[in-house]
Amino acid sequence: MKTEEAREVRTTCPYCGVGCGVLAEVAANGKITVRGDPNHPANFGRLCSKGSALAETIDLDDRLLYPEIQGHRAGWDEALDLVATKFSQAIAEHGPDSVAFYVSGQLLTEDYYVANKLMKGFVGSANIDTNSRLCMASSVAGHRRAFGSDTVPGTYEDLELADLIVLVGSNLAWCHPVLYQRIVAAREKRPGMKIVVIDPRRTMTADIADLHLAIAPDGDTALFTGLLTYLADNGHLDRDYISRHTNGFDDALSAAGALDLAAVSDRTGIQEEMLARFYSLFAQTQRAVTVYSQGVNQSASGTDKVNAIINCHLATGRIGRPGMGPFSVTGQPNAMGGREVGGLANMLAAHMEIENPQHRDRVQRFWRAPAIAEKPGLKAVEMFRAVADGRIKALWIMATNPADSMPDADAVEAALRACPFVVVSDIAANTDTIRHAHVKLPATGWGEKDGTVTNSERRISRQRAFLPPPGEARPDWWAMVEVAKRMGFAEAFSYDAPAEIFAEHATLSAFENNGARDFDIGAYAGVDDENYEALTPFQWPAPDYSGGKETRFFAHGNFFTPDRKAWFVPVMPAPLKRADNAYPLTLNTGRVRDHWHTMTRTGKSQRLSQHLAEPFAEIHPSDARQYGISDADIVRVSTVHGEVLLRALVTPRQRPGSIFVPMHWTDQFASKARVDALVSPVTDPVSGQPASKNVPARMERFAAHAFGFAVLAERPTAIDADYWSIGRSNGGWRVELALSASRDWTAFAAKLFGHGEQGETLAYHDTANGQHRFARFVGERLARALYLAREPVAVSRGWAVEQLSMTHADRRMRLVVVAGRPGGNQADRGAIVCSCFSVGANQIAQAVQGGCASVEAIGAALQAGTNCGSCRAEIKGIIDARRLQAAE
Ligand SMILES: Nc1nc2c(c(=O)[nH]1)N[C@H]1C(S)=C(S)[C@@H](COP(=O)(O)OP(=O)(O)OC[C@H]3O[C@@H](n4cnc5c(=O)[nH]c(N)nc54)[C@H](O)[C@@H]3O)O[C@H]1N2
Ligand SMILES: Nc1nc2c(c(=O)[nH]1)N[C@H]1C(S)=C(S)[C@@H](COP(=O)(O)OP(=O)(O)OC[C@H]3O[C@@H](n4cnc5c(=O)[nH]c(N)nc54)[C@H](O)[C@@H]3O)O[C@H]1N2
Ligand code: SF4
Ligand SMILES: [Mo]
Repeated sequence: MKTEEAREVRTTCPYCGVGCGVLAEVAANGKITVRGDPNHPANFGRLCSKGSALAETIDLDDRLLYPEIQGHRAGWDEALDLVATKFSQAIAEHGPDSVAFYVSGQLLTEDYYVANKLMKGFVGSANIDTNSRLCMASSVAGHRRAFGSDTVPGTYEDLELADLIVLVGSNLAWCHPVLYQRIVAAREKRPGMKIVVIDPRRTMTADIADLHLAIAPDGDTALFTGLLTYLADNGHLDRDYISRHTNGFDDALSAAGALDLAAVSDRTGIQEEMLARFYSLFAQTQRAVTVYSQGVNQSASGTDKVNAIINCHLATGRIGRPGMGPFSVTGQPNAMGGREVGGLANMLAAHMEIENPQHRDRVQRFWRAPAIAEKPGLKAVEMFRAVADGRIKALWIMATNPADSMPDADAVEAALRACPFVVVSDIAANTDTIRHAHVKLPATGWGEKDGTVTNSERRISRQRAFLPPPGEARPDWWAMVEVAKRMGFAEAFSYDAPAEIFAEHATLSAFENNGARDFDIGAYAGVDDENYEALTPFQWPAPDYSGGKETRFFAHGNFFTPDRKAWFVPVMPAPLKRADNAYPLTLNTGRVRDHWHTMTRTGKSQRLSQHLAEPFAEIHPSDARQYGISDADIVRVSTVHGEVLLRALVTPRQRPGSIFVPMHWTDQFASKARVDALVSPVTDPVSGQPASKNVPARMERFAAHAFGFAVLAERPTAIDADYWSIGRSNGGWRVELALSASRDWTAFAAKLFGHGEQGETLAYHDTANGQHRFARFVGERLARALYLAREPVAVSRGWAVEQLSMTHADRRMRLVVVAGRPGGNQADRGAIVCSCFSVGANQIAQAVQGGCASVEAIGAALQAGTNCGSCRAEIKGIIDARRLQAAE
């Protein structure tokens, strides 16, 4: 794109719920660069590795650019007519509950508002649910049970003001990196600040912890009920707060008393002495924040875990005051905005309740809607069951990839295949979900669309467009408005711009509110295009523009229950599950530092694809020994629902008996690594959130006859191997392979290399040792290289990848490539640790040997860790490991 002069646009990162401000600069030649917005109160200029790499993910490769009907390009009118007709027909023939929307915390608030309004007020069904069901539903349910509303009481500043931060089921260093960095910076200023990490794995986050409790899967309710008992037994209750602002304390305490310390130790797998250390630290420290995320929410007892945590904060009156409170950090950029508009099937708009007839009446009057959903709709897991058994006749999926991210994902795919009419709105042309769509609608993505998002601390920020919409891509709100008009609701959906939608949303938040509901941004009810364009980040509540007032909730009670008192929820740990001999291990799933969910965006960046380049299973050394698995073997992990093939990563950071598998790899990037195909559709009884972190599983070594590694300048069209995974690399692609049987390797290489330019292919065979190597050169360039061996291929990945972008004019250089070993003058960087500057583990280790003894010294010598800082914990790990070695 060419523009007259360089310009800088203030926007917000589209990844995690930290909600960092981003400055996107469009240079005169159209080149985009991004940097952290120094004025944004979430990040003050910082960005993590994913945010820093945003400019690498906005190219148009693999973008969906035109509407399609049954796989053929169609015009928008034709596609929209068809969607409206099919939805209207289903409603006319089978009633409003025969249609559904499955949406996402990655929609902007304006998109989300329109989706919810259309379904709940105009279709008249509450069959709209969102991937937030897989993410925040237990926190929403826990908040509502305790506070009477879905309110996050605290602010980010509390993390800097706290004397104790307890991180429960949160890998903050990788998943909310900028918050993590704010904590690290605060602790550098106040070294007395204590950090406790509660996670079955010793994650990178645990590296800053004073105490890491490697809790048994789902031991959290026991841990926090034990804490409540301890606080009561040792005189640490805030009796005044309890009596003035809460109900139900005695019941909660007696429920908690069901387990004594020995029983808590048994349930949590944490020694009594360690429990006592944590309990006494919490009891002694007034300024304590408990941050929690998916290790809490994604559980069959997720809502109870949330309330067990909140109970401890209510009992000590540590809520809504500086440096104190329970803090659910949200995952997606607009998880909170989705909750504000009522995007969950059991909520109504503007934090109103679907079960409450007054609320229903109020929303219906405000919308002047012909109908209003009378009862909660189907929650995600139930929704896809209803799709499978034919109750849902038409489904519209927007900004989410359920064929990969829903539990029992193969069953979800089968349901999509069976559904009479599936619409998918996405930015990517190829996803595991969109391949089942009857109608594909191209959405504008980050940088191309305008709207707002709300971060974890209730701060609303603008996303602003700085690129023109590519092809015929249109904003999601626009596509829905056009369908609504065609369904006969033109008057209620006559929006021309997102500002109009935002203004209506703000007006509804204040409508007949008068302090009765937490969510109130009435100050913005009159916003026009100009104010909207200029909108600066603000925190709710914002009933008026008074500013500078209280931004926290509940320091003085005032909960959103009828008597304005909070509820203690009596929770008891679920009975211990009996071990399943067929599936003796626990499958735990989650995230890695540099990828985002199903990789449709981060998979485009070679820098982000090099940190962890393959789907893997983290296995404890004792389990590896028992199952005869060595590091870098391929393992088959299976459950009653399915199986996957992954690289074994043997590490003492894992808890014995558990395996951890990332959720990111899909059929677009690996042969068989969709981990949700293994996850049971077991849900929390209160919130309906799936238990994605505790699935009975087994594993075995995959008997590989051969392993392979390849680098290719172009993506191969097909890969014929039992195990493969593919990722972007500098100058092309890298592929990992494993095969169960021997092949004609020359034919195998020819097929993998494809029929492009032929050039010169050099080969080396050592049949006795099972070593085969092939390299194809076109002109002076290496176009393809393949290394095969009986053991996991020992070729340095970083070095091999670099060969794609170097010239290989003379024959000796070419033979070095075939040999797969760097020559004496080329160092092997090792696995990439710092993605911003592509610094590898070997380089860091060498620098440590050369005298660099701190993360700062490494930064000065190699730049590593000096941009986004996401790798600082890993750099510290390498320094510590070297020091240990030196001491031995
Ligand atoms: N890099 C990156 N960052 C992201 C995302 C991403 O895809 N990539 N996604 C974003 C989204 S949507 C979300 S929801 C957040 C999620 O952020 P997090 O919740 O921090 O991430 P997860 O890796 O899903 O899970 C966190 C931890 O829970 C632990 N855990 C498992 N079982 C238990 C248990 O029973 N008890 C306890 N206490 N812990 C347990 C796991 O071992 C894991 O380390 O991240 C956001 N940020
Ligand atoms: N096993 C296991 N499963 C999990 C989890 C886990 O920890 N373990 N975590 C769960 C959680 S917390 C979450 S949040 C989910 C996330 O799971 P998903 O929401 O399925 O994952 P994403 O890859 O973020 O999907 C977003 C999709 O929207 C598209 N997209 C991007 N921008 C836009 C846009 O502006 N408009 C439209 N229409 N489309 C767009 C992307 O290309 C992509 O296809 O996964 C859940 N599933
Ligand atoms: S922490 Fe990283 S991913 Fe999250 S909003 Fe900030 S820059 Fe984006
Ligand atoms: Mo999430």
